[in-house]
Amino acid sequence: MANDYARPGRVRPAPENFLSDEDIAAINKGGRRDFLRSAFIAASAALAAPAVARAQSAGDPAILELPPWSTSLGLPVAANPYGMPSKFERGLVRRESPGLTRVGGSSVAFTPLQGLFGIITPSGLHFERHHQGWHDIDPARHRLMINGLVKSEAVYTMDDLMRLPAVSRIHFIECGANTGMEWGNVAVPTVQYSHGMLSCSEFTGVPLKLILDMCGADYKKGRFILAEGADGSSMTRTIPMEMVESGEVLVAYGMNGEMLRPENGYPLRLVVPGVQGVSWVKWLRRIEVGDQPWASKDEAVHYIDLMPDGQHRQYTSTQEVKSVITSPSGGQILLDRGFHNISGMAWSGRGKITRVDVSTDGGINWREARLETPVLSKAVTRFNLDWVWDGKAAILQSRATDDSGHIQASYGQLRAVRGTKSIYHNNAIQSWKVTESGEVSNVQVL
Ligand SMILES: Nc1nc2c(c(=O)[nH]1)N[C@H]1C(S)=C(S)[C@@H](COP(=O)(O)O)O[C@H]1N2
Ligand SMILES: [Mo]
Repeated sequence: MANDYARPGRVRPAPENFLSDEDIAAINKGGRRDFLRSAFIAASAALAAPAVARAQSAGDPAILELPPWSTSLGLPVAANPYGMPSKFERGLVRRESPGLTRVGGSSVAFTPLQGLFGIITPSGLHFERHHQGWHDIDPARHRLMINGLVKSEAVYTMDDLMRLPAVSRIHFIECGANTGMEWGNVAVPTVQYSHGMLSCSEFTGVPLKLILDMCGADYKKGRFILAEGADGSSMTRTIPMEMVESGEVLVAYGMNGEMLRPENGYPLRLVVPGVQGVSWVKWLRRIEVGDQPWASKDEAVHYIDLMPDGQHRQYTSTQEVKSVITSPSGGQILLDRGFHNISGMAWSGRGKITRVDVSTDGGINWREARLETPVLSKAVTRFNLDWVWDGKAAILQSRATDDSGHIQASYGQLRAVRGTKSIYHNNAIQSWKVTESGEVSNVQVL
């Protein structure tokens, strides 16, 4: 395999990464077919550009001639007081799915997983899901109230909370509706839209247990907490007290080394590792301790799983083991045969990823991928696999296993139990089809 590295195959990124917003709007209007056709046109146009040209072995002007940045003065420090990505990376942004429309303040923007490395999602690319829009809240005016089955009810300022002993931990957050479109066999074009309601960050905050201890919570009777946000969505979620007692649930103000971004709950949000995103209440303003689940609208009407027999499953909050190949992935085009690094992400709400297997023939043969360190509990794990593409049609799949022994299921297996009418908790094996011309698209393999 080492010889193959000398001449790795080129991959055209999905159109989002290099087309203008206007182009993408036009493509989205035209639907999936045009989306792919335009991707091809753009790909062939972009091929001529020096940025993607393969380095020539001799006489390459890019190495022989001194570019302006080698012969002129650079910009001074703090030209960007808050650093921003290179202008050449401007296509890599959060995007709304072509297939989803905004309903009032209810909206979602997806993380561009196809362009990320490692396990941390840059804060500016963290996905956004708001039930009633977002606010940039003045931290001086924000309060957290603790009430219910506690000896002494309390109201904390941000200042109060930020003086308490803090911890920092890396965890993924995934919306329960991530990959929801695929239940009905709607193959959305790119991994940004199929899996992009997933992000992974380092969160800093105070274990909720510590705050409840200070308030004298009645842990005998008070087996549940209710978390409430300060926005207009009346977002309330029940969380079992065991999770709080484990010390994992955080009242967090930090994300990736700085304060939370407004879109992600500034100045305070709940972090509930392993649990679906909706329980990670943003703009957190109240925690109530109670003796039974509240069955709020967000757990009685929404976020329930419709089963084939017409019944609903309630409180299915754990995000089960899941993985996806992010490169090559839908919308990308393999421009060369030969070596390609297959790379992707795996995660489980039950603990650590222990293994990821990758198939290039639609699940007939599997090879074990390399897991990159660190492998953390309830965090994204990066995996890689060497692959030599022979130019024939292929179907790429990844299948993750976690340390509770759970393994990702195929669509056939998952649908046999869950049917096709669900929205939430789709952790099926994702398939990317590669045609002989190198075009990569989203297909479902049962
Ligand atoms: N207060 C409040 N908290 C909220 C929401 C909301 O609309 N309001 N959305 C929830 C949902 S459905 C998800 S998936 C996550 C999304 O978090 P993010 O926007 O930081 O990615 O926040 C959750 N917390
Ligand atoms: Mo969500």
